Amino acid sequence: MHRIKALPFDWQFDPATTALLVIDMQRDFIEPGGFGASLGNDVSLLQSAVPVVAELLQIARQAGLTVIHTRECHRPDLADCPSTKRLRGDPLLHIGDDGPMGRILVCGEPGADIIPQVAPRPGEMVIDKPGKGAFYATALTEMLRWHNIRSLLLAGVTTEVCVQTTMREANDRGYECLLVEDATASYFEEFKLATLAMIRAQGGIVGWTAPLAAVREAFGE
Ligand code: C5J
Repeated sequence: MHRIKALPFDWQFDPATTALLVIDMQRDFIEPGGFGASLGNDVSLLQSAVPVVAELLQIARQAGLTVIHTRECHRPDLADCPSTKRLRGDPLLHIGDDGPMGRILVCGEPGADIIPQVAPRPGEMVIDKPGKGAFYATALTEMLRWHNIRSLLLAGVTTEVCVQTTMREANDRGYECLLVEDATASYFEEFKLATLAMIRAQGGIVGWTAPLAAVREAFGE
C-alpha cells in the first residue's frame, strides 16, 4: 500500500487498483470562445491547474496507474442535452451553436478536445459524458470494474461542478476518492475552496484532498 499525506487523514491506496480520473480538461472550458466563456466566465482562472494536471499525469503514467480522461459533450443532434441544461443562463452561445471552436460542447468538435498539454496518450481511456457526473449515461462503472479499480485520484475542471459531482457519484458507488487540490480549478475560487472543505468535512464524508506535492512524495518522486 502507498500512503498520501492528505486531509482529513492519510489516504492509503494500492496503485494496482487505483486510477487517475481527469475530468473535462477541454478547450471548451479552458480556452476563450468556448462553453465556459459563453457563460460569461473568465476562463484564464482555470490555467493554474494545467501544469499541475500535466505533472500528475506524468507521475501516474510512470507508476503504471490506469488513466481515464472525460470530456463533457453532446451528440450532434443534442438528443442527450435536456432543455434544463441547454436553456440555462443567458449565454452568448447555447450548446450546439456555432462558435469559434466549432459547435459549442458537441462531441467531435475542436472545442470538445482535451487541451494538448494534458492530452490522452494511446491506450488511455477517454469517456464522453453528457452530464456533470462521469457515471451518468456512460460506461465508466463497467470500465472501472473491468480494470479492477477500487480507488480514484481525481483532477480536472471545474471543481464544484463536474469534478465534485463525479466524486460524489464515485463515493456512493464505493470508491475511495482523493481530489488533488491544485490539479483542479474553478471560475469561482470561493466555490473551489468550499468544495474542498465540504469533501473532507465530517471525517471525509465524500473523500480526501491533498496537494500534488503530497502525491509526488507518496510516489517517491
Ligand atoms: C461545467 C464542468 N462547469 N466540466 N462543466 O459546466 O464542470
